[in-house]
Amino acid sequence: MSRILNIGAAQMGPIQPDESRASAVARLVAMMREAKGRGCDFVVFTELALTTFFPRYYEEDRAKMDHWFEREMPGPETRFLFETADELNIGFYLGYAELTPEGRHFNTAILVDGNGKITGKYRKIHLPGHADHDESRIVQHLEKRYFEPGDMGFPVYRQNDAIMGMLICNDRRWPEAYRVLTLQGADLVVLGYNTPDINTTGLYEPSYLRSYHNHLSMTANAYMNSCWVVGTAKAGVEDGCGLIGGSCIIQPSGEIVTQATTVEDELITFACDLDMAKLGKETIFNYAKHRRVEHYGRITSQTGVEIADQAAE
Ligand code: CDV
Repeated sequence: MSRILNIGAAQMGPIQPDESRASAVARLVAMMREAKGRGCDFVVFTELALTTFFPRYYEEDRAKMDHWFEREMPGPETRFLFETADELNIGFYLGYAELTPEGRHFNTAILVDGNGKITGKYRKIHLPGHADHDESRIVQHLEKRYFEPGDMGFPVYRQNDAIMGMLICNDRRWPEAYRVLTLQGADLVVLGYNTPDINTTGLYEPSYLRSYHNHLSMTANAYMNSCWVVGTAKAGVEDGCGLIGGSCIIQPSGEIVTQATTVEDELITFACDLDMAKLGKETIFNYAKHRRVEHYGRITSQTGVEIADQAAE
């Protein structure tokens, strides 16, 4: 027996600052229809899939940035996406900027089922960048200014026969994010990302490393946590700023099984056998059998560990 889930990763080309929500949603819907035509049951869209990557813009008055955020989901401009999911019986992951009724701001992703109903939510925990204008930077990266860190932990959801966890962009570089999801049994981790093709701090980093580390962090964590990983990019040049592509689907062996070849709207698909996660989960990465937390030492600060034996003295 195998559990096959046909998944699409719907990479998005650039969204320019003046592109409307309606236009972005129409692009997502077009890729959703293509996904259905290619036999997909589930499609993974990117981080902040409805707007340009606005954390690159500094605004003194934060309230003036609220127009980039969604106050309701679905709302008048996004409802079409949910209706199409229902019509086609296809689930999806969608990243967007969330403004809650209490006035809180999050970088959020939702899980939607084939009836167009929201079944899960995740709020990005690892927010990169800075909170104040930084003159030394080539491009600002103000996620810490415009978003609060997520307050939901790393939940998993049962959907499409998978135990699914969501991450958002920078989270994919943090091993503990995958570990917390897979400790709860996740066999599929889905995520979207907006990754500049240069190091925007101005420090030198060869641009090929941006793409290498993108794949390294996802392939290594797929293997070390024995799960499928689907990573979907926003790609291309947005308002003069380049974003890497490289959207891909990775099997639990850590191998990329399909990968985008453009920096435009591009759908890649794969028939993922979720049961492939069993090999690692039941053998080398059987956490219950082999993970030895009691020997890891006690963490005493962000930077140091105290070995348990010494602590006991
Ligand atoms: N949107 C992101 O979280 N981007 C980061 C950049 C800043 C490195 C990333 O990890 O791709």
